[in-house]
Amino acid sequence: MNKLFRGIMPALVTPFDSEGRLKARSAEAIIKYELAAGVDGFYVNGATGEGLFLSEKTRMDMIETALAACAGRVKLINHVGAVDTLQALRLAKHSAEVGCDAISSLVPNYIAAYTTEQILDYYRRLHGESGLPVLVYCTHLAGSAPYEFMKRVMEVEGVIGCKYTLPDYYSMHRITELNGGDINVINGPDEMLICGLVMGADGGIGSTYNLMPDRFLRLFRAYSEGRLEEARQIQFGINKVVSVLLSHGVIAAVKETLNRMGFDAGSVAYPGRTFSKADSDAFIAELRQSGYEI
Ligand code: MN9
Repeated sequence: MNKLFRGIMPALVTPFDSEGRLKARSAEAIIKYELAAGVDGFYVNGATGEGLFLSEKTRMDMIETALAACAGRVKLINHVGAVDTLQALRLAKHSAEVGCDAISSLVPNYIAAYTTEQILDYYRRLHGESGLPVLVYCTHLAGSAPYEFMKRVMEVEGVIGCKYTLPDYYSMHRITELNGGDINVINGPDEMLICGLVMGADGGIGSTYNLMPDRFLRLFRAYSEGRLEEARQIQFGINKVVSVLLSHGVIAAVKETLNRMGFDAGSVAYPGRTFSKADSDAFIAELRQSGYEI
């Protein structure tokens, strides 16, 4: 049974200081805020969590902090993908030692284009090091044929499915039918969550969920209970906010919004955007106009 994850799972931001050290208290406060809203789980150290830009220690501190803050209430998926693939293997092992429910990784084609066999071997080893279920992070790094890629990677022991962040929902639906339908497919693009649900995704993982857990939870519930028109309207409301966030650089904008909510989320990794006071005020004014209450 591969469908381990379902519902609304924020891709957590990682708050760190100017030296790249985790601000654990801030991470804890953000996690508690999401838990109070009723989210179903978290995706840690992913693209939104800036995992690729952080030290191994900060990544380990972040997942340990998240596990402690959740205390078993919801499931945690740790993204272990790293440019240093040996680090990814170590992070996989660490994930199991500290008690994660699953690991995930981008396809390691960051610069080199590996062969499918090499990539399958990478996922095989991630599972081998950890014994944990593996959710492939399927993006453009998986190549131009995501269905064919997922078909192959589902042959690897321990791979349960994917977090799918591509705009091709035809391929997503075909992927949901792999392995006789026993595959866990989670939607990536927040602005198209409803498309993913309609095409068979079991839930969503997203960066803007950090700011609007309640709206995404309502969307998921409306869709699950057959109220499609209501779900559509919630999505369209969400998208007004998402378009403002995207226009400011989504991760930087999510962090700045959390800062303004009092969470001390800090800035994105260098050389990413930092907000001056005037920038921040202008951004927040736009966000309010899009219907986001802050
Ligand atoms: O798939 C996120 N993707 C990245 C997860 O962070 C690259 C999404 O949540 C997007 O940030 C979001 C905005 O486009 O949909």
